[in-house]
Amino acid sequence: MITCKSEHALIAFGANLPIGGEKPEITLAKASKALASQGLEVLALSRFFATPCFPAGAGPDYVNAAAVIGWKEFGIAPLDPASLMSRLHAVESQFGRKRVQRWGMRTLDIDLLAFGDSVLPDPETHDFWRKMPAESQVGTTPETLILPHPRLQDRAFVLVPLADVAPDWVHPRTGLSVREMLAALPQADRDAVTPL
Ligand code: PH2
Ligand code: MG
Ligand code: MG
Repeated sequence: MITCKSEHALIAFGANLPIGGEKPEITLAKASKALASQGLEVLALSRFFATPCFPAGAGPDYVNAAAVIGWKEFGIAPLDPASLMSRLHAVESQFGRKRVQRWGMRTLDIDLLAFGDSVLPDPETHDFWRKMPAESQVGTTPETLILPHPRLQDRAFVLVPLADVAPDWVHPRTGLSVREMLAALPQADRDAVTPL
């Protein structure tokens, strides 16, 4: 466990397809090491969890994990969220991230959950996306980067791993800690996320 500071970011890993015969948990372990090739440092890595695919029936179960990451100075400019995203995408593509067969299946997904306590693009837009009802979320994708991740508080497959590494991180819009967001989810959602 580590305190997530302003120069840290929270990320989530997910995979539900093997790559080159290797299981998702192997991919996640390798991907967490590969972040170093992008100048990113893993400060804390969660356990790996088996999680039911969301939405149910859309594909095989996932392996999920979370990490707190930091970075060295990049020249004179500090790393900004957009360039962090492109570094994460570079690692995804090292692990063959492609849309294979059906929507939703992936060899590696790395999501940026939070960048310190930044709220992007602005508090009102964040509230709009975070409060969007489940029915409207399907088929609607924001055009700008929304941080913290607008669905962070809804997903046990994100919050259970995150509670391993940053239980006391507080959401800058809701004031709730990871621990509190997790406690607010249905017990059945939490129980379905099991350590590998
Ligand atoms: N990621 C998705 C869609 N569904 N389900 C689980 N259990 N874990 C994920 O990481 C996940 C998902 C889109 O990125
Ligand atoms: Mg994802
Ligand atoms: Mg993603």
